[in-house]
Amino acid sequence: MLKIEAAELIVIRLPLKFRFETSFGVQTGKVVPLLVLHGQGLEGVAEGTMEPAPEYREETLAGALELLRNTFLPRILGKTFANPEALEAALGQFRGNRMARAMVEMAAWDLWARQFGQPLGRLLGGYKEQVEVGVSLGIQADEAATVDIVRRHVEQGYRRIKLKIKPGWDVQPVRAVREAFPDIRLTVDANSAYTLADTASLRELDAYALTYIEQPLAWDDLIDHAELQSRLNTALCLDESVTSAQDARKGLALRAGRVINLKVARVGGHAEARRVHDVAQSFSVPVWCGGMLESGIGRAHNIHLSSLPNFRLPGDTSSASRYWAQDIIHEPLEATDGLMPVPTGPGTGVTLNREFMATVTELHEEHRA
Ligand code: OSB
Ligand code: MG
Repeated sequence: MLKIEAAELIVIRLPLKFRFETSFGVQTGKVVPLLVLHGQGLEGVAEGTMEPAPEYREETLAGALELLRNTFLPRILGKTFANPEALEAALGQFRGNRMARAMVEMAAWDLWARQFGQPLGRLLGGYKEQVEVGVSLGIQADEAATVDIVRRHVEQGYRRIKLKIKPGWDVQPVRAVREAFPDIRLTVDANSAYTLADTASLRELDAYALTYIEQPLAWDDLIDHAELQSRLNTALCLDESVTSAQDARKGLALRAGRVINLKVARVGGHAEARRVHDVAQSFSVPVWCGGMLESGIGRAHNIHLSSLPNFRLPGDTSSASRYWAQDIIHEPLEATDGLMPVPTGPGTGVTLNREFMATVTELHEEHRA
């Protein structure tokens, strides 16, 4: 049984070790919302991936905190659920806001797995002991800087390089990197910066043996992606557009893409992520685990999810030390040779470093029934 006795809602701020530029903006730090659920002497922890501004999808940090405090937490505090799916169902009447719902659901899975003394990935149906990882590299100043940063990460053993692109900065970096590294697994991510009117420049990318082009078109679109996919040889990978297993089914039935970037928080939690994983598998479509520059808490959740069988391409779950001078968990999450070990302890297998967190906390609330 999953007994939810109390909750902590926490917001911390961490400086990023690198400047991360995408088609929608530049990030130099991260505001990290955390939810801790307490029950039967144990705690389950989850990280939210919503940002202060709705630049990736529509959810916001302020909206999520408000919903958690006043709508979602009151539905679960003081209650007992048969399992995490029953808790998920208790929030099932609410629409959208999947990142906010995911915080509750993911913390419940961690708590549940800790009660069984089992690693989270195992309870989700995963079996891999380590997962293949790549890196997502932000837009650089010029071609030389791009080739340079790619070289550093190839040398570290990362198994896929993803370049952020935007209109006017797409073919140039891809051509430069492909010339310097003819054999690496290379992809690009546009974060919805293009329209069908850009088909000609996107078709130029067909010449560079990309494994996929991630989310070129609108964040809420499937139809235009299907049209674009029919005009390209390179596979499209859906990210922003897939927020549920139903979206995945519709997108794959429409042939809007041939790969899915699966982010557990974007789809509302681990149970829904597993449904997306299974839908993709039924279409013989591989998924890979995306990232949102998570701290060690979200990163550990992502790594566990990646241990499921249809995660068949390297994920964005690279070493925590790439991102943070000091992480908020005690355990290191480090890849060697492009392989990230799946933590073996109970739940996510990672624990909050409360002492360090106290130095970066902006908000800390306790909630009870
Ligand atoms: O589109 O995958 C994305 C980061 C923030 C928002 C959206 C995306 C990303 C990344 C970073 O690509 C992946 C990571 O290193 O966590
Ligand atoms: Mg993406």
